[in-house]
Amino acid sequence: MPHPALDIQPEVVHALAHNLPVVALESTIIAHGMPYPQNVQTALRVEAEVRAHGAIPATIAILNGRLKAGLTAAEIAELGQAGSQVIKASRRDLPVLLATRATGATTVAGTMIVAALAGIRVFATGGLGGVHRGAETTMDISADLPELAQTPVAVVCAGAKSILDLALTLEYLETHGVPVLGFQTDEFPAFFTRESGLGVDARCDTPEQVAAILRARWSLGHGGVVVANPIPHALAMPRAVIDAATAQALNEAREKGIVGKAVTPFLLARVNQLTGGDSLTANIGLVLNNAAVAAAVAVALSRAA
Ligand code: PSU
Ligand code: MN
Repeated sequence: MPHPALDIQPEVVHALAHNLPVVALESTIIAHGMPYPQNVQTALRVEAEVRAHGAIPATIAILNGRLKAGLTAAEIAELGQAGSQVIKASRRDLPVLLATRATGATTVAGTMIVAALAGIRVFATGGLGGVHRGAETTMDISADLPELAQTPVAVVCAGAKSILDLALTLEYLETHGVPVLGFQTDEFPAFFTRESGLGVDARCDTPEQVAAILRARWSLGHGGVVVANPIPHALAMPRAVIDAATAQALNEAREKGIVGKAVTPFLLARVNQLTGGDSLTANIGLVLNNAAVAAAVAVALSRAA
């Protein structure tokens, strides 16, 4: 039985019914992760990139209490214009949004939940949430991580930003049984840079190798997989620039007493401001690259089924 609040776009329904490749896309990155109008332009380009690589895109959000798998261009534009006024919707926010018929932009966790309800197994985004620096006292761990432990969706991302503690993020994923695959890399990428000094559980050089591990994962039970796809060489940023901006953003967040779900959007926006247009260009490029890889993985997964 489909969930009574779930609306799947007709094109996505058709694709799923015929075992054609579908890629889920998140909407927090649109409303909270990038400035307007680049956010809307990027969201539409990402959908086109998924199509160019042979899959059907399904951008996910909650609109007036409905779980949407697939948005129209007008709906994407509305979310992008409203920006940070839209509620950021992770797992704990969904019941309130549904019951009050409210609108929310889904995080990685929120998007995974709706994707799984719709039957979509592959999801592309920019960066994953994770264990924040200082989590040993703040207990700030993104709900994206426990979601990966339980919900059967593969998340193609460029690793996680260094606003997080990447080593602890990988420890958490290990504890909760989430495989971390490196796509054409042996290293866990750090979003704006290709290197973090941390390894992955397995390197995959082709989408078929990723698909084989996904099938094996789901033959053993539920849960997600991280497919870490480094930023393209030409777009990677100097580490010193990112480290300085990150340190300043973290200090400001502490001084301003920012807590809870506001932490990540604040840090993302501050790092973007401090690094100027360069980081936005890099961000857009890596999301497009993730969309292409996710589409190829979805194609490989549908072929083998
Ligand atoms: N990291 C990024 N860009 C993003 C996010 C994280 O580089 O847009 C967003 C994603 O939607 C992710 C969310 O799921 O932030 C995590 O927020 P939190 O740390 O509050 O769980
Ligand atoms: Mn948090």
